[in-house]
Amino acid sequence: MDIDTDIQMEDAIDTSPSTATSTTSTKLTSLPPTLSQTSPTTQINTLDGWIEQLSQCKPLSESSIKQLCNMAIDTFKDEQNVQPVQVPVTICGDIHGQFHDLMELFKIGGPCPDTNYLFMGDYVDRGYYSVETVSYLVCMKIRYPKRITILRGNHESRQITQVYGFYDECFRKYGSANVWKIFTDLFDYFPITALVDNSIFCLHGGLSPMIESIDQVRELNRIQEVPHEGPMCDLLWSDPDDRGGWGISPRGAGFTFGQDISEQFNHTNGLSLIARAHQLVMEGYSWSHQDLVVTIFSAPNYCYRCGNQAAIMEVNENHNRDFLQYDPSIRPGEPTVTRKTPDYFL
Ligand SMILES: [Mn+2]
Repeated sequence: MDIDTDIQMEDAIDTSPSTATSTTSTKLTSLPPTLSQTSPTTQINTLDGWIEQLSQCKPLSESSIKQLCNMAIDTFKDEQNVQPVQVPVTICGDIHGQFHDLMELFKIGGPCPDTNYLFMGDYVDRGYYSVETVSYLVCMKIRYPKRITILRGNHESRQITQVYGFYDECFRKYGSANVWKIFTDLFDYFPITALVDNSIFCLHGGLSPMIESIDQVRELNRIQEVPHEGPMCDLLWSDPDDRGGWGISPRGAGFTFGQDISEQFNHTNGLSLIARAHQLVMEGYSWSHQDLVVTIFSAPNYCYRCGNQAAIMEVNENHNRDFLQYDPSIRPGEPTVTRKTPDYFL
């Protein structure tokens, strides 16, 4: 089994009993006045301070996280299941706690809010800095709500984060599960899809046999833990496949869908493209189904060992698409994997 398949197969629903469902709930009432009760200027100054701290990869305090997520719920609950987005926008895939590579992404794509961003989920798990990564992105969302769109990935889930790292990282960095609880409660509010200029349908995973039209996505109740099955689960878990029709997913959740399915969905909904993330692709982006579907993956050298490039997709005012690829940022003291072919293979 190669490394690609290995990691994809590893990224599957774990049906074993969860270990951390009965965490102590944090009490809103025991905290000082929430930031949303202070003046707009104070809020902006506070957010800018948090962004500055996080940009140095220093995690926020638990009470700051609580204030941030309370504000974020107010923002996300007003967004839609199919969040409308305008061009120009730069569309990004999985980040997975690779904080330094996220900073590299903003260098390559341009700083937010000068560049508009759409992230398609999987901010946490796998990498060492899930806390800093998701804190930073949520701060940017609250600071520049019209400039950045954040969708939910299958890892923005209570069950998955208990298996793949975010729960343990929160416990290690804060000494309790409180921050994990605050963030996973917030994840329930993230929008699940976005529609760029009524033309590019963006989501983490892929299509669902229970969803024929985008209007059906609008009717879902998304404010809940990611279910184990059903349309919301599929949107966050499915993958395109070379085989036609619907197939059983080796991940144990969602489905595989063939080109015939993508053709029908894009035709029915007047779409030019489905943009999705969720799968490691070695060049950072990969076309499927005769350019009806594109996969974007934005975590270079995934898990610090896969040797892949990352990519983001710029869509300009004329709907022209441009892919920007990048390699891992250099971090002193951390192991590096070279993707260059060793001399003895030449
Ligand atoms: Mn995923």
